[in-house]
Amino acid sequence: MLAQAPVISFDTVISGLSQPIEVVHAGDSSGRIFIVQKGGAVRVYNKDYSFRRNFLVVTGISTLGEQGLLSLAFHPDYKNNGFLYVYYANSGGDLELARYRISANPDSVNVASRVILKTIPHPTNTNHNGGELHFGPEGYLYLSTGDGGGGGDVPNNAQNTSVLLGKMLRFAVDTTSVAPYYTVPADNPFGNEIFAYGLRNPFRWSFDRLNYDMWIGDVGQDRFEEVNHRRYDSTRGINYGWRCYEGGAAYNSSGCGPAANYTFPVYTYALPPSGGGSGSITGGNVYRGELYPDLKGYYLAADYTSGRFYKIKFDSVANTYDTSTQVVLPGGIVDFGETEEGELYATNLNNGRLLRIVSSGPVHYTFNGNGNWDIASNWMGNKIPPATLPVNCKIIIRPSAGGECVLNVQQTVPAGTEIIVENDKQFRINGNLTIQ
Ligand SMILES: [Ca+2]
Ligand SMILES: [Ca+2]
Repeated sequence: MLAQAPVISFDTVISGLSQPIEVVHAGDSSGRIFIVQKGGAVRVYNKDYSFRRNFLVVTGISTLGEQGLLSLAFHPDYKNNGFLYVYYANSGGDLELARYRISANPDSVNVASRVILKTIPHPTNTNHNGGELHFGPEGYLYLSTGDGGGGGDVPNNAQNTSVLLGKMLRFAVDTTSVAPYYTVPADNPFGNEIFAYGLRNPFRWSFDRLNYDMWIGDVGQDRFEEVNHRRYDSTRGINYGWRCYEGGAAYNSSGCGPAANYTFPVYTYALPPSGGGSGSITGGNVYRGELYPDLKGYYLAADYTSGRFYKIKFDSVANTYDTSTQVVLPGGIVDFGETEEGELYATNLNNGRLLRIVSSGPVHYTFNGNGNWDIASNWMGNKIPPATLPVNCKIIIRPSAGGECVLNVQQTVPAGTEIIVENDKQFRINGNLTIQ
């Protein structure tokens, strides 16, 4: 019998945003939080959620319907090369992948550095653009695209392996320094940018940071929303079924092969009952943070419309999925993203908020800054221990490189609390540590 899934809630940490559509980090050890807004601006915040400045404003985009600035990814070697990639609908409504470079100011992108890697025609409709960017472990850039929109994928783009719509694409971006600044990886399955296909609108997807398993939330037509999951070594060339199938149900069999040709979702849900309008899945992430040990290994996703929240735990030995749901109102969640520390956040498009994912389970407090105990930003996720600790928690002292942790306040801990000081780290007690 599996333990019950942790109860989730949201903690508003930033408000007053304008249509925040994605939250990402730079992977440069700065701890900064980057919030992508649909209208084209990217805002940068300190890890304690204080605003630094506008990092970038992407111009020449269309923001009609589902269009806008949709995603940002930092190059794995961003710290050294300063490259970042954005994905948006351009002023003509076509899908575009572009690269920028940071300026001398680490909080400000050089807007003149923009180069276009790829423009994908997306005529007729403003919906189903995808898409999210992530780098894989081999340094390739992955991008999900929608099927071209409208409904039912009338042109059958998603099953067409010579059209880049309704796909997971993959680009090698370190192989050339001349236009178009990428090449097609030699082992892409169709000799073009396509890596996997048969997707309808994979608006939000992620890699599991632990093992690079790929989790794709694919927005359904009229009946089912779906979650697709593949282990890293078995994602290449996969056909996820659309428009032959919506979820596990046949949708349009014209030109389709036997069911064995398709890879079906690991989880589907029927559209929410009437009252909430049609649903739309926002694919999330597997929690790999440290604050909430009970939440580790859970994949979290949300329904944009209903505010329902989906928790899926994959058992890689038994190859089974334990799933549960919870209502976490309001709706409007359009992205889940991680900090460098692996803590999970979500953005709410409708009320302009960045939300921290909180679990009701026991908390681990990890000191990973430098200096005094009573500074919130010295603690992972800004989660500072209360003056009297709750029972059943753990304290991990892991100061940043060359740093130390100084307990400078009165701190009461229940007997039995584990305090772990990691190897070769300094923990000085200048206040009072009271064992209760
Ligand atoms: Ca599918
Ligand atoms: Ca995301």
